[in-house]
Amino acid sequence: MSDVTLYGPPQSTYVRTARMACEEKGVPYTLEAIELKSDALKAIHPFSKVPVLRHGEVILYETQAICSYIDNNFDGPALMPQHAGPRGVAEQWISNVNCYMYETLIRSYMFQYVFPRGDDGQPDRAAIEAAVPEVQRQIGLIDSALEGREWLAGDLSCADLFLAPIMFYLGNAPESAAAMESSTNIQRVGAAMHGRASFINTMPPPPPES
Ligand SMILES: N[C@@H](CCC(=O)N[C@@H](CS)C(=O)NCC(=O)O)C(=O)O
Repeated sequence: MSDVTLYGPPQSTYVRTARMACEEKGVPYTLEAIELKSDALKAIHPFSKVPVLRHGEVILYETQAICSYIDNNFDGPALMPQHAGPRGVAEQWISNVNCYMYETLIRSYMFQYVFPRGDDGQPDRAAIEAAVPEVQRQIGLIDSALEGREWLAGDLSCADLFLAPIMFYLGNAPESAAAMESSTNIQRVGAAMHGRASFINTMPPPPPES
């Protein structure tokens, strides 16, 4: 047993990324629920986000740091390319998710469907319509980046593990699903991702009632 614990809800895309990194690496872990914004979470994450990793004395937050720790501390297949060029590409895509894409694709767009705040508890159409052009543009960027590649940086890497949980949710909302349906590279790579044990074993339950 590796005695790795990941804290956070299974619906979170970032928690799923960290879980997928453990699964791909073959590192056993326990997923422990923790209430968002609780004192317990604030005690282990100064910005009160998930996931957080605990491994013995080590406590780490930030998904990229957690994935890096899992990759470098345990045996198993490398989760980042070894050569500078592809490694740079993988890091660039992780940064894209952290700096731009999570904000647009999940917070500005998907959350409108998952936590509807419009009239009568319906999704806010104005907010969705405002988000859609940038959602479509980013889906186009991802599709172009996958042209002629098996995965974003050549071999499977953390970059793919950062994007896969987001793409899964986008497949369930109408405008993003339509954009993805006509994106042949996303379809091809998505089919490969959906067959991986790391993806199947971390399938999130439906979102909690808001
Ligand atoms: N930069 C952080 C982002 C983590 C993050 O935003 N997690 C979301 C869940 S997917 C969260 O904690 N949301 C709760 C909140 O914002 O209160 C990381 O890479 O771990």
